[in-house]
Amino acid sequence: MITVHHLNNSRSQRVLWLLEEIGTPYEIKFYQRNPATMLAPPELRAVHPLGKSPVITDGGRTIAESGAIIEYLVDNYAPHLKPTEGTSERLAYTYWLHYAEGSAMPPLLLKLIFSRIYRAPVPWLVRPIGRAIANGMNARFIDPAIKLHLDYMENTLATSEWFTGAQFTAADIQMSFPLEAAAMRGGLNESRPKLMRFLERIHARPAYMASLAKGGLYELLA
Ligand SMILES: N[C@@H](CCC(=O)N[C@@H](CS)C(=O)NCC(=O)O)C(=O)O
Repeated sequence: MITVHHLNNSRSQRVLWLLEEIGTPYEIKFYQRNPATMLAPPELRAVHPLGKSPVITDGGRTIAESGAIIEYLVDNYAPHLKPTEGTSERLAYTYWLHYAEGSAMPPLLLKLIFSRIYRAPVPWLVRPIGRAIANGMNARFIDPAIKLHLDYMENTLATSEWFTGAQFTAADIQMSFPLEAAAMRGGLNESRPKLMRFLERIHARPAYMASLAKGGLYELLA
């Protein structure tokens, strides 16, 4: 039996969605973030040394890292959710599976971290310095990087309905997290209609809705 070690409000929502698309039985073990630090509880380190979510266990195997989990689940339970070997769509599938966490997420994570400087409990004398650093980082590095990525993704969806082509694949599931994070905090809006329609299409999928019902509140923190 597959067990999803599910941290509330996190990337493991993607794994629940994939499992709902597949329709294979699985169970969820719930973990709650520390409300002050937003970090995962130490119990997750008993499952995997990094203590991050998602992690799944299946039989004797423990698999961490969203992209690796998605590859494992698709290879073993849902080959129909990846394009045929040897095609350009298959190459695109591998690319977007890696791109989501390797390239799209880092600037969005930086955006989140620097936004927290505004709320950090620091002495008022130091506060303007922290804010000036955050403003400079946002203006010079983070916002331009996010714009570059959003333009790139918008252009990709100008020529195909899904990231790998005409077929919905697990790479679209992997790509959902950076796009939802961008919609939440990275400036994704109606100025990029292809990406907004993508989000509407995935949110309307019955499996996506079923995964939300099972995983609980999902507001995309870190
Ligand atoms: N690249 C990893 C990122 C894993 C990750 O950072 N997960 C976050 C949840 S979205 C987490 O566990 N945060 C809590 C913590 O770091 O303690 C993946 O895609 O699996």
